[in-house]
Amino acid sequence: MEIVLGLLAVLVVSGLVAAFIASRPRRRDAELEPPPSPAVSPKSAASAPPAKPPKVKRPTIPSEEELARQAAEVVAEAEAVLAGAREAPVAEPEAGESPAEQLRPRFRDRIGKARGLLAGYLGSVRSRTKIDDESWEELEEALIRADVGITATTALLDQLRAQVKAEGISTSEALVDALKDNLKKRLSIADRTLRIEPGIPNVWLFVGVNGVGKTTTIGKVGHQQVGEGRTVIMAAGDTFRAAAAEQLELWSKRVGATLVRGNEGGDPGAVVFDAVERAAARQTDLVLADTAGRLHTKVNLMEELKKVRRVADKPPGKVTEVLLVIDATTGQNGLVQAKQFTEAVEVTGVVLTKLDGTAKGGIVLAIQNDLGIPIKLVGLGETADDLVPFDPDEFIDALFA
Ligand SMILES: Nc1nc2c(ncn2[C@@H]2O[C@H](COP(=O)(O)OP(=O)(O)OP(=O)(O)O)[C@@H](O)[C@H]2O)c(=O)[nH]1
Ligand SMILES: [Mg+2]
Repeated sequence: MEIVLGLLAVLVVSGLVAAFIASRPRRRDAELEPPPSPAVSPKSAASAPPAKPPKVKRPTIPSEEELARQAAEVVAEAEAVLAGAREAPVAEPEAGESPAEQLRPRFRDRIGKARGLLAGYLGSVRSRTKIDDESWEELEEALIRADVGITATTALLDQLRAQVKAEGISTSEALVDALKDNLKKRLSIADRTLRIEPGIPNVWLFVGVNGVGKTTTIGKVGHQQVGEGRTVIMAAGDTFRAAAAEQLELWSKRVGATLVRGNEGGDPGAVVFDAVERAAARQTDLVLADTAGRLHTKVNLMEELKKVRRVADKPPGKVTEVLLVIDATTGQNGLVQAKQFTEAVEVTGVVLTKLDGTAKGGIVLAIQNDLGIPIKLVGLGETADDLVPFDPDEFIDALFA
């Protein structure tokens, strides 16, 4: 009997303990957190909505409604990414193109945002039975909103008005065609070749404010030049942050270039000089020199760039390109900064980055008109292959497609 009572007591106590544990709110450990959102490729990320801020840890298990809401969010995100991927059509290979040309990203596939902005206005202009004041107003608004800028827009429309009058253009369709031709002509008057001299270490200096894409562009240019059979040294002239040299080191390994770097806070001129000496000793064709986008003051930055340029231009080296990198998404603000660089160092060309992520495609005309410097290369994404020579006809055709 005692044994039976003892067993009963044990059963009752363990039942109570189990009920107590079950009734306690569960603590959410790290492994109970939802997994991070699936990684998306840079290309699809470009067309996805902006990343959401990281979710805050909640102390209790989410309610059913909360779980349903989170699930709906994930589905919506995935759908947006898929929709973006669907929107980016795969380029049809064109007759006579080499495999490398077929791999090259095309304007028509990457500048959907810029085209979208213009398409609405052009559609409206085209739908008018005749050219009237509203046609001109709509063209003006389209160009301004595309970030062509007031000066370039005024010059462009004045010339177009004169052309319409002189040639007796009367239909809306012909007006849009005339605008398209006018834009192509304006952009065609420039030498966009990248200068390289045989037998010496050519230095291409990359300048521009922070975050515009200098280091990434060096990686892409290095990839192309190595692909064309040239030998390349990358000089980590941005000594302002240690991470800058590390970023360049990754690119150099990825594309098969040599890296020359100095210490954090060291003299960028010395790094570039070292790179040129090494290039001369090894008969390297090209030194791609990275520079800082920010320093303690702008005066410091400009003075330092002048010095780097002077040092890089000393024999045996020769600066054959100073490429100003401009971020297309910053629009007209980017132009103001660009002017400061052109005053400090003799800029020979512009690399316009992130044209894939902006509706402000008109910045191309503003750069040509206001800076008078040819756009030589255009960034259409974040990967090594996403850099193309600027082809004005292809660009305008894609914008008006
Ligand atoms: N979508 C897109 N992103 C780009 C392009 N070029 C560069 N980026 C991105 O822009 C960001 C900044 O690029 P960086 O190369 O680090 O810019 P940076 O000018 O060297 O910046 P600092 O070293 O801070 O002065 C990176 O996330 C790049 O992947 C482009 O053409 N398209
Ligand atoms: Mg950088």
